Amino acid sequence: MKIEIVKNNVVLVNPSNKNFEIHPLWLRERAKTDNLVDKHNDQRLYDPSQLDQNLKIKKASMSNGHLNIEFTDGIKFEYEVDSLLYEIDRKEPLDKIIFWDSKLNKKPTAIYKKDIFETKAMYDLLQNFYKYGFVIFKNVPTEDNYIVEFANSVGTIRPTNFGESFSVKSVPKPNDLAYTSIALTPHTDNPYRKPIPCIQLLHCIENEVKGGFSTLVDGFAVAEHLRKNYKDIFKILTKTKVRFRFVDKTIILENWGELIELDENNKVKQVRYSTRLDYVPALEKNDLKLFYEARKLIADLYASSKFEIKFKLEKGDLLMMDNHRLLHGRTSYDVSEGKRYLKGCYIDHDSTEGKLRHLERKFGLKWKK
Ligand SMILES: O=C(O)CCC(=O)C(=O)O
Ligand SMILES: [Fe+2]
Repeated sequence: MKIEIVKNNVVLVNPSNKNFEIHPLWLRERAKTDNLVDKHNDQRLYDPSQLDQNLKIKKASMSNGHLNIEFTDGIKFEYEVDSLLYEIDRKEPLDKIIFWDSKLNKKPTAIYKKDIFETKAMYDLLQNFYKYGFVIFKNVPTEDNYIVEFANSVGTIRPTNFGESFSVKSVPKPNDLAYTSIALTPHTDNPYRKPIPCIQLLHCIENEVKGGFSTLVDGFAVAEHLRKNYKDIFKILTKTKVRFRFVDKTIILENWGELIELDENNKVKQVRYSTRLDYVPALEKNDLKLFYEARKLIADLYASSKFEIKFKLEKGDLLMMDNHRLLHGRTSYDVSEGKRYLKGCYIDHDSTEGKLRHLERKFGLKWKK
């Protein structure tokens, strides 16, 4: 893709598509002189919808990768051609995702260091997080509820009715099965919330027991497997909204959603799964017959040795996972063998995406102002 000037018009030359003239208003509302945007925050000081609809380009020239424009309203601005092209082509700041199954031979892992959050290593880690849907930090300090500081250095913590962070250990009278020692089958967290937490952090403070292994599954890989091999089942899982519900003494939380949710391009956007708290809608019996068959198949795939990885979190490990893509679980453990104690919390995708764009900008990788 490139930009050319043809008879005083700015034209986008796109080898894979038709060339087209860029509308002068599109360029004009991206002009950033001191009187047009606030230099402290990059925000417009005027309403672009009020610009002259018949605004034209008076003069245009190119030099050294810059596009110089003078508009008919008198505004002149020098654009960096690369940033215009990036803006036109702009997508998510993420590399392509990699679907994985139990053959994944190397879990994306990093050694935590105190000032990691503003480094190029953090940029690479976040890219890995988006590629694989998870990353494990080793040697994260285990004192003073450090997970909160960690979460707030990657993004902004999202408190819930479990608090800012929550303690995953076996307790008497738990309000959630996570706070017991029984096995948890692969699940996404909190599909009953609105909105559903995007990213879960789990920090291992103690893990002295023989059991208590962690499991992870790439829900997107399972969904693609179903799309390819079981068309009807894939369809019903993407069309049927299930109710998820959490109940305790102080609150009843509910939300509805598909086990596999697609976006407008039929790409998998989010998976939801939690056998502890899903309530299937009362559909016509034959529809439910197919839905129950589909749910059984997806459950079997989520728990299968083809898709599930299993590993032990060690003291200081912090697992960061995409709760819209991955399922997690744990094997049961025996409380009499010692302590098992994890701290958990949530952050949202805008945190990590925003951080990724910021680090891209900081290291001159893609994003330019
Ligand atoms: O105990 C574990 O390893 C995980 C518990 C869990 O699923 C959670 O806290 O969301
Ligand atoms: Fe969980």
